[in-house]
Amino acid sequence: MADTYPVPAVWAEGARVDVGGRAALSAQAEADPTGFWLKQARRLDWIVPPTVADESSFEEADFDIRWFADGQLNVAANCIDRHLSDRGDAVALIWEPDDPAEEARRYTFRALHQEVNRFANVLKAEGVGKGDRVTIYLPMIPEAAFAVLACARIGAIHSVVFGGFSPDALAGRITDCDSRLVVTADEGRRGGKRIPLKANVDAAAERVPGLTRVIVVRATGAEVPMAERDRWYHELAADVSADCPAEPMAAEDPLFILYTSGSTGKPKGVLHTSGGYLLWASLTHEWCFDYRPGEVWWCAADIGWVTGHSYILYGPLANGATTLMFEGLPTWPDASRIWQVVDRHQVTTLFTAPTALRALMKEGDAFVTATDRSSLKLLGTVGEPINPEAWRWYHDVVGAGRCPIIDTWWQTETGGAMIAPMPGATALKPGSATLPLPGVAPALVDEKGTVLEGAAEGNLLITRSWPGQMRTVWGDQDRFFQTYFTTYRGSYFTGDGCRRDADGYYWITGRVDDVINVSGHRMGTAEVESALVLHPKVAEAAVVGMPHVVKGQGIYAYVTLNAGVAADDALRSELVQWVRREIGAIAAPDALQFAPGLPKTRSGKIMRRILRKIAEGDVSSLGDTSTLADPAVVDDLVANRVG
Ligand code: 6R9
Repeated sequence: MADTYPVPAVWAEGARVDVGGRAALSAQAEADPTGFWLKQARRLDWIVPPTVADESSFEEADFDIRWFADGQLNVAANCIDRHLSDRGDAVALIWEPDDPAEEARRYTFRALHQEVNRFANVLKAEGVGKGDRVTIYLPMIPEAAFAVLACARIGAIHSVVFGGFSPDALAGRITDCDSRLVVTADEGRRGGKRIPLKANVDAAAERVPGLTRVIVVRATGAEVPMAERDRWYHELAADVSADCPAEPMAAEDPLFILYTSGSTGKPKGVLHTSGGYLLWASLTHEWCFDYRPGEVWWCAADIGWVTGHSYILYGPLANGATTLMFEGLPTWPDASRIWQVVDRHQVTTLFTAPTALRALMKEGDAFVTATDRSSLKLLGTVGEPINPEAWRWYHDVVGAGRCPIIDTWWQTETGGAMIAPMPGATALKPGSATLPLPGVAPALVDEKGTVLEGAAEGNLLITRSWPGQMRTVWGDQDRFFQTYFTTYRGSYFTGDGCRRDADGYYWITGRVDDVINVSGHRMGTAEVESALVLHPKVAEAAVVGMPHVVKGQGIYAYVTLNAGVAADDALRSELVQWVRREIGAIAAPDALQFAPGLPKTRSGKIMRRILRKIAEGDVSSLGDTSTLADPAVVDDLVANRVG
């Protein structure tokens, strides 16, 4: 096939896993799952090695997700301590600041060990122990890594909240997991702008009476008011030792909570546990990226998303990698920034999102070709379907045709990559995440749940558990079961649509539920709608996704105002600002249409299918509107479409 990129010779010869190797791993995982997984688990350092592997069931009667249950380990010790003897002086973390004129910082595994231990002792001195929840609301600074790993070291459960979320969104997340302590910074920086993190925590704290301690890292040196509950991190750290034993944890003890948007209701606290999650992060990092000692690994995600958890911190550090953390923006001071960082630190593998590539692509090739990039050997992508144009640009221009593109499909819920190429084993097709990794069991089904064989398109399920699977929704096991395991009984439903071609390659087509993927970040339509209707002038709102050249999907909001309220541009901007304040910039609508009425069925259900079509500008095929309570509203919506 013309559009297939074979495995380059250097990879075919030198990779850990070649074509035959990938097939063999998949076959072993099928033939003897227990033996396969117990063998893979040995890549971790266990205090008590597990003797059992998968004990999960997706059936209602005995529903449970459980792996390696009798094993004991400490995740932070796996990421740091076990590397001290053979690579203690190797660099574990490179921090590249927002401002290119500032010096990068480097931490060896030994230095990281000290920093994490100190942070852990600060938390302990504040009374934090095993199982307690710690909310981390930090910018992309080294202390974010220290704080996360410090929690893992003492067995506290971290909940990292993306620094772009509003005080309200932060308050909801602190309350949901009942954390008494928040770690934040005076301010964050991105693209030369300041983000008032401490002020946001102060505003959130007013709504969370149970929040009794805020630890503030001094990042920019800005003046911030310090209340009774606030403590400076550097002051607390001055009083503690850099020695902190790692807490032995059962494999199924919780490691972290990460809130993610679903199709209904408030964000869900996705819970991951210790053994299975770390194995999956570490194993997939090796399978997909074949990291070798001395290389520099760069995952350009934010620590506030699962990609940052699994591929800035846990996976690479468990594998003893040098991981780069970037505080800044790809387009600031200009569109060369990423490639300059690649050259400056001799990055071998870059892992980023299609949205960043599209934003850079439109600035022209010169920003790329002005840089060297000869250190690069592999390029990765994650977060949303990558359009073939962006794929080819990444491959041909950024990688100068030398670097395989590793398109990894996965989710917050899956812990790590699920469908992805291995550089030495998988021929690539632009736009396809290729094949399921060994042990991953996908299936495509139609609306009725009939399993489709061969080349087909349908909804994507995973029919068996894997080690990195989320274990529950924090505090709501019933919601976990209802959300993922009842649409198609006995399987995990991903929420994604997918096509499988005649070669067995998987092509993710996007969400089939009411989740919008904005710049690779998940936004629930219900969340944006709830924010809009909180505005005193709004009677009703419906939100759908629309195609967006850079973001992949943008947010299109239909708003019905209260009687007598005048619809004008000032109110339109006010509502966009309102959502930004309520949730955060990622939720701000890209288009907002005032709608005197919304298309509803006679039973009052909003027909999103029609709203999606209008938002897409595809008004010629609105389908059957005869079941609407008032078909005339559609004409008005079409006539007053924005954008
Ligand atoms: C890791 C992450 C998950 C959703 C997922 C899907 C989309 C992620 C993708 C992809 C096509 C890829 N998605 N990777 N779609 N190709 N390589 O992004 O987690 O934030 O939970 O989003 O992102 O729709 O369901 P999360």
